[in-house]
Amino acid sequence: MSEEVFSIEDIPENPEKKINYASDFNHNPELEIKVLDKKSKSVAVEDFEVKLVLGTGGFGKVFQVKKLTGSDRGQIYAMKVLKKAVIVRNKETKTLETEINLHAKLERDVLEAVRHPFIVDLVYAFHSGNKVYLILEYLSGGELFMQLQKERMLMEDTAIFYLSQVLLALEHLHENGIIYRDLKPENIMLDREGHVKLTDFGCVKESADDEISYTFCGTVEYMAPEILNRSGRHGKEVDWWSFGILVHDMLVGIPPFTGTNRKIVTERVMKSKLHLKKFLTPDAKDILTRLLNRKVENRLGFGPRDAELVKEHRFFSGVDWDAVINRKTIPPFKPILKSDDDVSNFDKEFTSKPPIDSPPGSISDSVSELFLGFSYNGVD
Ligand code: ISQ
Repeated sequence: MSEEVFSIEDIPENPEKKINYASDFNHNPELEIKVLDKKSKSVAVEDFEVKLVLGTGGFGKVFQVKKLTGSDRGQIYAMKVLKKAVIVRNKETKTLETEINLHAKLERDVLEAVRHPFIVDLVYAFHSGNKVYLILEYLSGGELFMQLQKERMLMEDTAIFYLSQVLLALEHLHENGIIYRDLKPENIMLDREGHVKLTDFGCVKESADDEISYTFCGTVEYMAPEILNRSGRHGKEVDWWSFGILVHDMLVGIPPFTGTNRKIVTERVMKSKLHLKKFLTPDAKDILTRLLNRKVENRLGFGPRDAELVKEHRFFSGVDWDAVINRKTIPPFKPILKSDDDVSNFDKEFTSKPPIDSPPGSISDSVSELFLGFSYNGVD
């Protein structure tokens, strides 16, 4: 990871910079983009009315939008806008370089390849100038942790409802050769019925691929020790570590390893003894101890049986997995919504801002080339 080396700046109109190819975008032929028939179906940013800002981050912005054309006219979606490239300053050489935003392409590729009841649906993808647009289903329940903050700690049954859905989403990703790598509360959202949807696929890793650089991925509190010590190879087990952190966060109200800065948290994740609260049930203590095992080979979920091993743990013994996958389990919390475009489950800090998407800007030919065939049309 290179966050100490680079600082990100906004991309200027005419960058005469060196391109820093972190990897070839088409590294995995199985996830290569299928260019659909675009003659009659092309969709562009003009087909959407931008209504509100739902969130911003290092990745870009997410807006609430309304479709203005086609058979889904009037439908509310979330529009995620990402930059294809950013200018980074190399703090060692002091030079400016264009860094391709691999996360944008990766996210689009994974979302097109993966369909699952507990993973956000990608409906359209298109690009213009330096921007990439992902049109996603609108998840009006907001972030799971916005709901959890109100409660602080969850009853074990409530936690099991959400964890069982996250577990099936991770299982599906792993079966498709994808390691999620960024499991954290902010990436777990709720749909209008209160079921889980994983979002944010810019940090995934394909199991066989060791070459991509993973700048700016993950939150240290949730990151597996083998990622933090940068020992090189890491596999699907990193997601089972993060899953263990999530179990703890839900049942106790905080992750098990915390601190006032990144360095302290990192040290604790790598070395501190796991102290478990007395009020946790024996099953919860046991699954936490097994998931939060720093020795990868001894961690619950290690090996080819992967999610099966976690599903079989006593902590999940009351779960009917068929009912879970068929969305038959009853959500403990149903979002209160006045309309399809209700934003009351999103932070006012964002929704009160003017919904302005800056112009797409221009981009060098070499960056454009890497985004050829980006557009995707899943509905019209
Ligand atoms: C869907 N709906 C609302 C917000 C979102 C943020 C990120 C990804 C998908 C989303």
